Amino acid sequence: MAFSVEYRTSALRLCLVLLFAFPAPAIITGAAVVYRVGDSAGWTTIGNVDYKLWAATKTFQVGDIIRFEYNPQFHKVMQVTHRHYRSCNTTHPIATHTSGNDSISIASHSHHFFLCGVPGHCQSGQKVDINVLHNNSPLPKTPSLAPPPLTTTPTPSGANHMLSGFEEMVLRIGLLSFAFLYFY
Ligand SMILES: [Cu+2]
Repeated sequence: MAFSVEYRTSALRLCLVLLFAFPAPAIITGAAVVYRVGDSAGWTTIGNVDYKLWAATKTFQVGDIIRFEYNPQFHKVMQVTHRHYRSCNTTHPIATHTSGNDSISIASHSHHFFLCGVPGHCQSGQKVDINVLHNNSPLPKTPSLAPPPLTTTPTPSGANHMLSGFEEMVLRIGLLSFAFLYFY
């Protein structure tokens, strides 16, 4: 019947629009998020950025990227132990980053402590504790609780991003199949 065919065609069209109109990160949980430390201020001693407050407004998850942006002439990034974080001890860093645009992937739960290795900067507050909780629910990133992350744009490199792309494809194929089964 003509009506039936027309109905099916428009229903299918609607499904296709719904599937491809929405950005993938909004519907896929577990996609890596990039957090710029200090937001627009970046990694600095200027303006007394409250990095503790900054971190408190985020819900970090394993696979997320922590990005430090700063002038490498004036700052650097050191990952340190909790003890050295508390005392601003820069003598035994776990890792040191000096590019001025350092993206660090969070590979595990628990705390990740970072401070600026330039003398005096940590003491004046340039330090941040990235706490990745064990009991993160899959959907903690509600817009009302936290400002949107700087970017969710995946880069070609990195297993997490490739996995997300694959998951996205699988999800879309699954939804498309469901739509077909439902309308036919
Ligand atoms: Cu500094």
